[in-house]
Amino acid sequence: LNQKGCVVWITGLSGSGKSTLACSLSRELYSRGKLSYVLDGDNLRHGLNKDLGFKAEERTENIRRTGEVAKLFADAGLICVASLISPYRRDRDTCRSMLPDANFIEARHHEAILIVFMNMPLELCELRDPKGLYKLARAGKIKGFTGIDDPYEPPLNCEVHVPEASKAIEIKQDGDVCPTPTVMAG
Ligand code: GGZ
Repeated sequence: LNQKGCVVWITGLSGSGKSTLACSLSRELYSRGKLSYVLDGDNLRHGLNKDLGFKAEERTENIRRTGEVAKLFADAGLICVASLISPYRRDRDTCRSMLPDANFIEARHHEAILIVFMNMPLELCELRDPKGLYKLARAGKIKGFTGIDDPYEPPLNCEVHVPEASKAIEIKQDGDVCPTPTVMAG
Protein backbone atom coordinates (compact mmCIF):
# COMPACT_ATOMS: atom_id res chain seq x y z
CA LEU A 1 0.00 0.00 0.00
CA ASN A 2 1.53 3.24 -1.14
CA GLN A 3 -0.60 5.78 0.64
CA LYS A 4 0.09 8.46 3.20
CA GLY A 5 -2.57 8.98 5.80
CA CYS A 6 -4.21 12.32 6.35
CA VAL A 7 -7.35 13.85 7.79
CA VAL A 8 -9.91 15.81 5.80
CA TRP A 9 -11.99 17.64 8.39
CA ILE A 10 -15.31 18.97 7.07
CA THR A 11 -16.95 21.67 9.20
CA GLY A 12 -20.22 23.56 8.71
CA LEU A 13 -23.77 23.99 9.90
CA SER A 14 -26.29 21.17 10.20
CA GLY A 15 -27.73 20.65 6.71
CA SER A 16 -24.78 22.31 4.94
CA GLY A 17 -23.92 19.13 3.03
CA LYS A 18 -21.01 17.83 5.11
CA SER A 19 -22.11 14.20 5.15
CA THR A 20 -22.94 14.23 1.44
CA LEU A 21 -19.52 15.64 0.62
CA ALA A 22 -17.80 13.15 2.95
CA CYS A 23 -19.63 10.31 1.27
CA SER A 24 -18.89 11.40 -2.30
CA LEU A 25 -15.27 12.15 -1.41
CA SER A 26 -14.88 8.68 0.03
CA ARG A 27 -16.44 7.11 -3.06
CA GLU A 28 -14.21 9.16 -5.35
CA LEU A 29 -11.13 8.15 -3.36
CA TYR A 30 -12.16 4.49 -3.58
CA SER A 31 -12.48 4.77 -7.35
CA ARG A 32 -8.93 6.13 -7.39
CA GLY A 33 -7.68 3.20 -5.35
CA LYS A 34 -7.30 5.10 -2.07
CA LEU A 35 -8.42 3.76 1.28
CA SER A 36 -10.54 6.15 3.29
CA TYR A 37 -12.84 6.06 6.28
CA VAL A 38 -15.66 8.47 7.12
CA LEU A 39 -16.20 9.62 10.70
CA ASP A 40 -19.59 11.32 10.75
CA GLY A 41 -20.59 13.32 13.82
CA ASP A 42 -24.19 12.18 13.78
CA ASN A 43 -23.17 8.50 13.49
CA LEU A 44 -20.46 8.70 16.15
CA ARG A 45 -23.03 10.08 18.55
CA HIS A 46 -24.78 6.68 18.40
CA GLY A 47 -21.66 4.82 19.55
CA LEU A 48 -18.27 6.18 20.58
CA ASN A 49 -19.75 9.53 21.61
CA LYS A 50 -23.19 8.44 22.79
CA ASP A 51 -22.50 9.83 26.27
CA LEU A 52 -22.14 13.36 24.90
CA GLY A 53 -24.77 16.05 24.37
CA PHE A 54 -24.53 19.51 22.86
CA LYS A 55 -23.28 21.73 25.68
CA ALA A 56 -20.08 23.57 24.78
CA GLU A 57 -17.87 21.28 26.85
CA GLU A 58 -19.54 18.18 25.40
CA ARG A 59 -19.03 19.40 21.85
CA THR A 60 -15.40 20.08 22.76
CA GLU A 61 -15.00 16.51 24.01
CA ASN A 62 -16.81 15.21 20.91
CA ILE A 63 -14.33 16.99 18.64
CA ARG A 64 -11.30 16.01 20.74
CA ARG A 65 -12.23 12.33 20.76
CA THR A 66 -13.02 12.30 17.06
CA GLY A 67 -9.75 14.09 16.35
CA GLU A 68 -7.84 11.40 18.25
CA VAL A 69 -9.62 8.64 16.33
CA ALA A 70 -9.00 10.46 13.04
CA LYS A 71 -5.32 10.63 13.94
CA LEU A 72 -5.26 6.87 14.51
CA PHE A 73 -6.74 6.27 11.06
CA ALA A 74 -4.21 8.66 9.53
CA ASP A 75 -1.39 6.92 11.43
CA ALA A 76 -2.62 3.67 9.88
CA GLY A 77 -2.22 5.23 6.43
CA LEU A 78 -5.87 5.94 5.64
CA ILE A 79 -7.48 9.14 4.44
CA CYS A 80 -9.86 9.89 7.28
CA VAL A 81 -12.80 12.08 6.33
CA ALA A 82 -14.37 13.61 9.46
CA SER A 83 -17.65 15.48 9.07
CA LEU A 84 -18.81 17.25 12.20
CA ILE A 85 -20.35 20.65 12.79
CA SER A 86 -17.29 21.38 14.97
CA PRO A 87 -18.60 24.88 15.62
CA TYR A 88 -15.83 26.21 17.83
CA ARG A 89 -12.58 27.47 16.36
CA ARG A 90 -10.58 26.46 19.41
CA ASP A 91 -11.69 22.84 19.11
CA ARG A 92 -10.75 22.68 15.44
CA ASP A 93 -7.39 24.23 16.32
CA THR A 94 -6.90 21.48 18.90
CA CYS A 95 -7.38 18.86 16.15
CA ARG A 96 -5.02 20.73 13.89
CA SER A 97 -2.37 20.76 16.57
CA MET A 98 -2.65 16.97 16.90
CA LEU A 99 -1.57 16.61 13.28
CA PRO A 100 1.14 18.38 11.28
CA ASP A 101 -0.06 21.20 9.03
CA ALA A 102 -1.08 20.32 5.48
CA ASN A 103 1.50 22.76 4.15
CA PHE A 104 4.16 20.39 5.37
CA ILE A 105 2.59 17.25 3.94
CA GLU A 106 5.24 16.84 1.22
CA ALA A 107 8.14 17.86 3.40
CA ARG A 108 7.27 15.71 6.35
CA HIS A 109 5.98 12.61 4.58
CA HIS A 110 3.35 11.80 7.11
CA GLU A 111 -0.16 12.64 8.12
CA ALA A 112 -1.65 16.11 7.91
CA ILE A 113 -5.02 17.73 8.35
CA LEU A 114 -7.02 19.74 5.87
CA ILE A 115 -9.96 21.77 7.08
CA VAL A 116 -12.85 22.01 4.60
CA PHE A 117 -15.40 24.73 5.30
CA MET A 118 -18.94 24.19 3.99
CA ASN A 119 -19.90 27.84 3.76
CA MET A 120 -23.62 27.35 3.38
CA PRO A 121 -25.78 30.25 4.59
CA LEU A 122 -27.99 29.49 7.56
CA GLU A 123 -31.09 30.46 5.55
CA LEU A 124 -30.39 27.69 3.02
CA CYS A 125 -29.63 25.07 5.67
CA GLU A 126 -32.84 26.05 7.36
CA LEU A 127 -34.78 25.94 4.11
CA ARG A 128 -33.48 22.46 3.47
CA ASP A 129 -33.95 21.27 7.07
CA PRO A 130 -33.79 17.55 6.13
CA LYS A 131 -34.56 16.29 9.64
CA GLY A 132 -36.84 19.13 10.72
CA LEU A 133 -34.37 20.11 13.45
CA TYR A 134 -34.26 23.82 12.59
CA LYS A 135 -38.03 23.93 12.85
CA LEU A 136 -37.85 22.35 16.31
CA ALA A 137 -35.07 24.73 17.32
CA ARG A 138 -37.07 27.78 16.16
CA ALA A 139 -40.02 26.49 18.16
CA GLY A 140 -37.78 26.27 21.23
CA LYS A 141 -38.09 22.47 21.34
CA ILE A 142 -34.35 21.98 20.87
CA LYS A 143 -32.18 24.31 22.94
CA GLY A 144 -28.66 25.26 21.95
CA PHE A 145 -28.98 24.45 18.26
CA THR A 146 -26.00 25.57 16.17
CA GLY A 147 -26.84 28.68 14.14
CA ILE A 148 -30.05 29.37 16.08
CA ASP A 149 -29.12 29.80 19.73
CA ASP A 150 -25.62 28.36 19.73
CA PRO A 151 -22.70 29.89 17.82
CA TYR A 152 -20.89 28.70 14.71
CA GLU A 153 -17.43 30.21 14.32
CA PRO A 154 -16.36 30.04 10.66
CA PRO A 155 -12.75 28.99 10.04
CA LEU A 156 -10.19 31.73 9.48
CA ASN A 157 -7.60 29.35 8.08
CA CYS A 158 -9.26 26.54 6.15
CA GLU A 159 -7.44 24.77 3.31
CA VAL A 160 -10.62 24.25 1.27
CA HIS A 161 -13.51 26.68 1.10
CA VAL A 162 -16.73 25.33 -0.37
CA PRO A 163 -18.51 28.54 -1.26
CA GLU A 164 -22.15 29.23 -0.66
CA ALA A 165 -24.86 27.16 -2.25
CA SER A 166 -25.62 29.41 -5.19
CA LYS A 167 -22.15 28.76 -6.62
CA ALA A 168 -21.07 25.31 -5.53
CA ILE A 169 -24.03 23.38 -4.25
CA GLU A 170 -26.83 22.11 -6.35
CA ILE A 171 -30.09 21.53 -4.54
CA LYS A 172 -31.73 18.59 -6.21
CA GLN A 173 -35.47 18.20 -6.48
CA ASP A 174 -35.59 15.63 -3.71
CA GLY A 175 -34.02 18.17 -1.40
CA ASP A 176 -30.63 16.49 -1.33
CA VAL A 177 -27.71 18.85 -1.32
CA CYS A 178 -24.98 17.66 -3.60
CA PRO A 179 -21.56 19.32 -3.83
CA THR A 180 -20.39 19.74 -7.41
CA PRO A 181 -17.43 17.58 -8.50
CA THR A 182 -15.28 20.68 -9.05
CA VAL A 183 -15.21 21.17 -5.29
CA MET A 184 -13.56 17.81 -4.93
CA ALA A 185 -10.99 18.09 -7.69
CA GLY A 186 -7.34 18.60 -6.88
C1 GGZ B 1 -26.43 21.04 16.47
C2 GGZ B 1 -27.61 19.08 16.62
C3 GGZ B 1 -28.14 19.51 17.86
C4 GGZ B 1 -27.75 20.77 18.38
C5 GGZ B 1 -28.94 17.54 17.44
N1 GGZ B 1 -26.88 21.51 17.66
O1 GGZ B 1 -27.54 17.65 10.75
P1 GGZ B 1 -27.58 16.50 11.66
O2 GGZ B 1 -28.43 16.82 12.95
O3 GGZ B 1 -27.88 15.16 11.14
O4 GGZ B 1 -26.22 16.46 12.38
C6 GGZ B 1 -26.24 17.28 13.53
C7 GGZ B 1 -25.64 16.48 14.61
C8 GGZ B 1 -24.45 17.27 15.14
O5 GGZ B 1 -23.49 16.43 15.60
P2 GGZ B 1 -21.95 16.88 15.59
O6 GGZ B 1 -21.24 15.82 16.36
O7 GGZ B 1 -21.51 17.12 14.19
O8 GGZ B 1 -21.97 18.26 16.39
S1 GGZ B 1 -20.75 19.03 17.07
O9 GGZ B 1 -19.62 19.00 16.12
O10 GGZ B 1 -21.25 20.39 17.32
O11 GGZ B 1 -20.40 18.36 18.33
C9 GGZ B 1 -27.70 17.54 13.92
C10 GGZ B 1 -27.86 16.93 15.29
O12 GGZ B 1 -26.60 16.29 15.62
N2 GGZ B 1 -28.13 17.86 16.39
N3 GGZ B 1 -28.96 18.53 18.36
N4 GGZ B 1 -28.22 21.24 19.54
N5 GGZ B 1 -26.77 19.86 15.93
